[in-house]
Amino acid sequence: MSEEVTLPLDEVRRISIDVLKAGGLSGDHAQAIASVVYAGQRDECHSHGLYRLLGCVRSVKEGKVDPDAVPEVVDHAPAIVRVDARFGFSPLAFERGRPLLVEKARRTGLAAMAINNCFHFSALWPEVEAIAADGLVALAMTPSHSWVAPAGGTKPVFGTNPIAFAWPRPDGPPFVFDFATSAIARGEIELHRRAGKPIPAGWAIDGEGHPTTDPAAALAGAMLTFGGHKGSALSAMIELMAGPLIGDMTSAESMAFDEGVGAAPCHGELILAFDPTVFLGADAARHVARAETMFESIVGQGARLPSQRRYEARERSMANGVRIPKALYDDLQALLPR
Ligand code: NDP
Ligand code: PYC
Repeated sequence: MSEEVTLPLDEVRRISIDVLKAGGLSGDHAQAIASVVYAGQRDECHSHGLYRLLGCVRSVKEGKVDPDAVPEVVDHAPAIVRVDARFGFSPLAFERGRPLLVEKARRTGLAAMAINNCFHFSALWPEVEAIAADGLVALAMTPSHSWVAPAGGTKPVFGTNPIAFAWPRPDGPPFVFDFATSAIARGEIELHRRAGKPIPAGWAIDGEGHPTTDPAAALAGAMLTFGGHKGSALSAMIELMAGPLIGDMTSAESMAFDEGVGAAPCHGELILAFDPTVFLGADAARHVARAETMFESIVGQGARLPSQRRYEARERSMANGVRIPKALYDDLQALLPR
């Protein structure tokens, strides 16, 4: 088994901020990025925790990302907020736009936030979870780089295109799911490569279109969608809704924009927020209770809710800290000033 290092949670945040600032990011970006990286590591989402700092710093070094970009929030229409991230990373743009999104959803019942021109590396669940904390239902989606072949094809067209959903619950944290529309996040294949482990069959094909369990061949070939044609269609929808609909790049266009430097994908993100009290008025509590009945019928038969593992991991990490591979710890230390 590979060597591991245990870190208390406050150390996870400190390392993140120090690495990001040493990598040239402004204080505001370092704080916003550190918050999502911290949350990912705390909830044992290893593909989007501390590991992501390496890609953030590399993206700045490659000269694509503006490390000082100040997002511009625009009140675009009664139910639409636009945030121009100005070629900075997305977490600060989301933070700056969220209050207006929430205000609009409360006024209109349904509001959308389009983030444009952002470099995107993060998991989406911290965003939908934050919106649900305000009592709203949330849906978020974003393209990435074209790494994924459409069902029935062998050449990458789609990004790993995640979709995330949150439903607020009266007596605890929200119901949340958040997954790539590829069979798995690309970050997970990268972690397998770093650990020298094969990937499961069904995640990817090699450059010749043959199934592969070699992570390096998978990264050089094409990833596969989850659920065959169903994941493929959902992935196309995400390309359209968080691409042309909001005037931003598709995953293929993001890949071309990258010019082979290997920076984080650059594109848009679409976030929708629904206020149940506007939809339902005085009936809201009765309908929210019906949702609870559905959740109980899932867990009541021994199945688990998405996000259940994550909330359990959160409690574990808050009590014991987190464990990361020593090789990752060393890579992060190497990014800190001597
Ligand atoms: P998974 O395939 O592991 O799916 C994750 C989701 O499925 C979680 O909501 C998880 O809940 C839930 N889940 C997993 N197993 C079960 C189960 N047995 N029963 C019920 N629910 C289950 O993750 P992915 O690799 O697809 O994605 C990981 C992350 O990568 C996401 O957070 C996503 O946002 C991020 N990502 C970001 C991209 C970007 O461009 N920014 C691109 C692609 C991915 P739980 O967490 O509780 O296990
Ligand atoms: O893991 O697929 C991924 C990913 C792409 C962009 C950020 N994460």
